[in-house]
Amino acid sequence: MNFLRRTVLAAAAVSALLASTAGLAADIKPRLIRFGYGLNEQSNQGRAVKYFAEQVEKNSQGKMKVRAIGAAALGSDVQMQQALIGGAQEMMVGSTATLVGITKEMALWDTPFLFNNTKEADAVLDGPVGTKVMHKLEEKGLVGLTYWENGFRNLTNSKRPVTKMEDLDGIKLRVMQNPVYLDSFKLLGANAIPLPFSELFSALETKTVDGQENPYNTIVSSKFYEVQKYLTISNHVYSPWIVMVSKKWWDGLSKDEQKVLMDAAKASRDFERKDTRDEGAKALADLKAKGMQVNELSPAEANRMRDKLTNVNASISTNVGPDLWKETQDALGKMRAG
Ligand code: TK8
Repeated sequence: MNFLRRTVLAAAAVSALLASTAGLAADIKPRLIRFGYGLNEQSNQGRAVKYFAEQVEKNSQGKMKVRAIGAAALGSDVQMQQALIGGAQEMMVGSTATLVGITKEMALWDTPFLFNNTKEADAVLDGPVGTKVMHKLEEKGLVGLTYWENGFRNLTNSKRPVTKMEDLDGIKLRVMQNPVYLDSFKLLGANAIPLPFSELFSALETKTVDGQENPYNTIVSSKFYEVQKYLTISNHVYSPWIVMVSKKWWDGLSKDEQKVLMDAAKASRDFERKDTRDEGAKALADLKAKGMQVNELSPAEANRMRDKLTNVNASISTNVGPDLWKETQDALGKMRAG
């Protein structure tokens, strides 16, 4: 082999080597991610944040670390949203319902009885409609990664069993800080009072409020059964959680770092929904065993409440825009037709 040929071969070998290591060595720097959430560590939310943290560490070879901070120690949903927008906190998960003051399209998920089951919820949230709503956050300084399941909400209170609409008269009912929830429960006759979740347990304990509504999982993990006697199975709305990143911080990440977070978010979504549904399936029996008195609404009463609640649909459609409203109804219609 002559000199020239040897040199050319060596150069080719070196450049092939460089190309392959460039492909392997991802652009990932040491990062600390403060990830805040409202429920406690033992909740479905706490377990899913922990799972997300493990995925991020694994996919970044330990370079990216997630510090999970639960029980609203970094603030309520609304306070954390502001911290993300300002860049003072990197990540959070919370209810979409507390976001409508920032992104009005989120009100779509406040629609009473929008989804008949979790299959419909998954399809719409993960499909074009859910993606479109999530992308709206970006103009406000937030990046949505995925929706988790909070779940179908049910009513509890310490006053009396709610078997018909009139039983809600005068009940002081805590609602999320959200206009649709406020209007919905006023329509049903309750004295609806908006409060952040972080203040809910003590408000129930001191009887500042008589009742609240949340999925079974939360009634179990937040120990609401200690201060609430009656549970009414109403399934009045499906409530999503949304995992979000500060856009200020996100924009400073490399593509590889963003991919680590996206992949972990996707994996955490599947983990969280399964975990939540497994726990939810056992939760009602748990709550009965803890002494809660549970009642189902008769079909006639459920329909009366349903009819009353559909009065809020027109204002939701106006707020989110008639096109998005129609796209959602069409997607559901198609699914229901088979
Ligand atoms: C937790 C809340 C909670 C929600 C509520 O931060 O406020 O009732 O259901 O899950 O987002």
